[in-house]
Amino acid sequence: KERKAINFDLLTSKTIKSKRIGLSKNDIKDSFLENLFFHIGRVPKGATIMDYYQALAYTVRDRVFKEFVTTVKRISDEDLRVVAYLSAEYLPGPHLANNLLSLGITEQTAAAMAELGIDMEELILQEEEPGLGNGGLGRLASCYLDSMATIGIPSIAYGIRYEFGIFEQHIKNGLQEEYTDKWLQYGNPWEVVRSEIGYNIMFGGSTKHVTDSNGNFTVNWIPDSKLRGTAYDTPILGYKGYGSILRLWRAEAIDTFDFSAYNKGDYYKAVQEKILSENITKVLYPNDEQETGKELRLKQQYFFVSCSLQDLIRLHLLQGRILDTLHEKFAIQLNDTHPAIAVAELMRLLVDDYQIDWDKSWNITQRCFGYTNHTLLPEALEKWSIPLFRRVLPRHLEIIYEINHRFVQELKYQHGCSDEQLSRMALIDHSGEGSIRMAHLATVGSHKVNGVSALHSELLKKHVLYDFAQLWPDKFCNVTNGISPRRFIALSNPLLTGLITETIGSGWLTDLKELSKLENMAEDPTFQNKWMAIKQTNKASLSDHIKLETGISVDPSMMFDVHVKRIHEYKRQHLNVLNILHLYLQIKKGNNKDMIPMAFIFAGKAAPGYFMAKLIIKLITAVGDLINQDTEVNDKLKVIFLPDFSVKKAQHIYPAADLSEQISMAGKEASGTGNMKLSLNGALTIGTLDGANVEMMEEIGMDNFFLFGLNAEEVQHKKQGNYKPGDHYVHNLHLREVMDFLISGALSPENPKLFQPIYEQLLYDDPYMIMADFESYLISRAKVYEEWGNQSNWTKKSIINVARMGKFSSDRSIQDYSSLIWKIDSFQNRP
Ligand code: B1N
Repeated sequence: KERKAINFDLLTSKTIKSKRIGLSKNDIKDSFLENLFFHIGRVPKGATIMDYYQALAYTVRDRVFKEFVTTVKRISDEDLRVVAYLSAEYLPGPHLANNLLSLGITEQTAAAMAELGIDMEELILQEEEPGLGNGGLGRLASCYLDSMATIGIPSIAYGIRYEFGIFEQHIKNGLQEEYTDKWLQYGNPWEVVRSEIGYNIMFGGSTKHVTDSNGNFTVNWIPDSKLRGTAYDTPILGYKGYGSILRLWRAEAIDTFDFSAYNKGDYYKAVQEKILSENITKVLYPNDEQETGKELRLKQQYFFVSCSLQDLIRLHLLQGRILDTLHEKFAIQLNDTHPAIAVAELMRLLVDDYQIDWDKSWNITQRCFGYTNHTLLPEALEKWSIPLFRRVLPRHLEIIYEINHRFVQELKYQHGCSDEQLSRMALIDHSGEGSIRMAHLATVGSHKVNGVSALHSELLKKHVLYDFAQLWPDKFCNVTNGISPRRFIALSNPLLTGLITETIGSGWLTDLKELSKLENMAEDPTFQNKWMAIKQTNKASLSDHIKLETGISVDPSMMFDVHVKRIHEYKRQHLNVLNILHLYLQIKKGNNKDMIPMAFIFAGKAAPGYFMAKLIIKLITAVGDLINQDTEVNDKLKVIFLPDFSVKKAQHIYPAADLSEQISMAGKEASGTGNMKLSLNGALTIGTLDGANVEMMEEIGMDNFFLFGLNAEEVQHKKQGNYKPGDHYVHNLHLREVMDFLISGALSPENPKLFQPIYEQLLYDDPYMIMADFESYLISRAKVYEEWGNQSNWTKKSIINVARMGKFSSDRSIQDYSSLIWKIDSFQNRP
């Protein structure tokens, strides 16, 4: 039936000045009060601060939706090609302040609130952020969504609506304890549930291959359970730009599913099934770069991928198109292998459900997908055991076997590959009970594969996907990661943002290369003074926060040396600790004449089952306990572990850093993005030639970067040789002193052997070459102290760091994806 035409413009036009979307102080105030009365059902007198926050969130959401629907209308009218970003993780951070910034209404909103006697900053602090990711990979997905919406790349981002996101980290007796995250406990004003947008998802059972009387061959999958995925939408607004959407799927039981037929009226069992269905989206796996091979994780991956692909097909057909052209309409990006099952699922949908022949389906599939690899760590490369896979996804196993069979035939007969090559490249690893190599499935099923920094992309081609890169050199490319300057300066560091804008105008926020104009100012004493004053204010503010959170006082005039990221051995937080112990021992020996007062600030979560990472947290806090209370050293040294690192906390920390620790073993950190966030806020970096550090140093210049350590090649070489970490212990007095101190019991009188596992690993195995890099680290640190001694010079370097960070905007990354992989024009580049 023809729908009555709705005059869309009437609802969104600027000339109508609808109060509901008006941007003036008075419109915002009126909307806020309306929302408080009619949406929350409160009068100001009875309202709590949370009620106020929610009323403001709804007020802002209306305005965000206006931009979003405007963008959707344009995509639909112009029938534009769209990016579908598939990621198991997102870390958007708090929405309120970001949306105010994007709408350009921060000031008038604060004024409107002030007129009502409400402090807007206090409301902003009420928001619980969605912790739907572990770390860099999830935050990258959110930066990319911000950039796509800012530049105007039509996009939809798909993921999982975990009821419990990343755990809350508490520190008790210096140890990490995990508590469930409760981000939904007061509701979520930013999302809308689309109950009508839902898909059935099947698991388990068996398949039946049938040939009908016409000789047509079909496969029926007879599952043993089904559930439904329902869409929850959060509109995402780009900076003064366009809208996008984060569509997260929640698992629900299907009421119409006839349990009683199976269970003969066993009501409790039926309820049990319901609970089991809903378990799928209950909780985020808290393992960053560590594979667990758990059935529920595979189910999560398949669940969200199938919902997302079914949704794309629906949207495609809705536009009156046929499936043969799916790849013309959508560029589907796989954020690591977590959604790689999409390759098999799209084949299933096309071949089984829509009866498109295999070759045509495969062509569509390959042209739809791009795959981004984020890690070379062997323990993070996803593999699924075949028995498990068969149990959960029997039809997909058949499809993967078929893809593998055809691929192997092609390798053998078209490319003349040897048996060794075949077994290296196959999708199936036949060792043990057999497993599926998801990175291979993603590579074979995509038309482009990219790494996330220049070095990482090279290593990917040289090692993990070597044979594939030989076979298809054009398939491989690099897109260096980037960060959102809106989130990580404009929101995080308003003072620096103000100074930069008053100096070079505001264009830099959407064209980060414009920061280079600051370079002229690097030696200007007045500008340097303003720059230093801002850093000082930010440090004082972090210092207050540290006092509040940990009870420890930190003098803001100390150098703030910041090491914040997931705790992982390859990131080498313990190398940092060894140096701190070295400084401590020097002070104790009286060698502290010219020592620069330093505050070492750590934050980051450890995977709950990762023994060494948790022990490293304990080590940091034990060193802190020793040092912070010792009046002989604590005016020179402080060691802080800030609990429960999150986007919100990070925004507080980055602006206050003087020195950024990026000290992973070369070849291990695919890119890193914290390195970029700290540098963009004026910290100088001490780091290895790893991940994006390499490109940062190229941009910033050797003179403004503290480089140390083995490079990736030297690491490889040493590993292949006869690396003896003990030699460094023997030959380096400082190293010997700190190592001995580690097990002296001074750090853990109640349990002198506590840190023995770290000690022994370093001395006898040292997989992350801490012993090998220690001396070089100390030498580089000596340069840091020297440079710090001349504050004007340091400030100059800090300004230069910021001025040369233009490349690392996520807007640039998205432009690279658009031109190299997606072949999509932004709105900005369209007439
Ligand atoms: O992805 C980030 C990079 O900047 C980091 O260098 C990289 O370590 C990170 C399994 C991962 N790689 N792999 C993961 C996360 C969760 C999980 O369950 C692996 N995270 C990264 C963005 O490119």
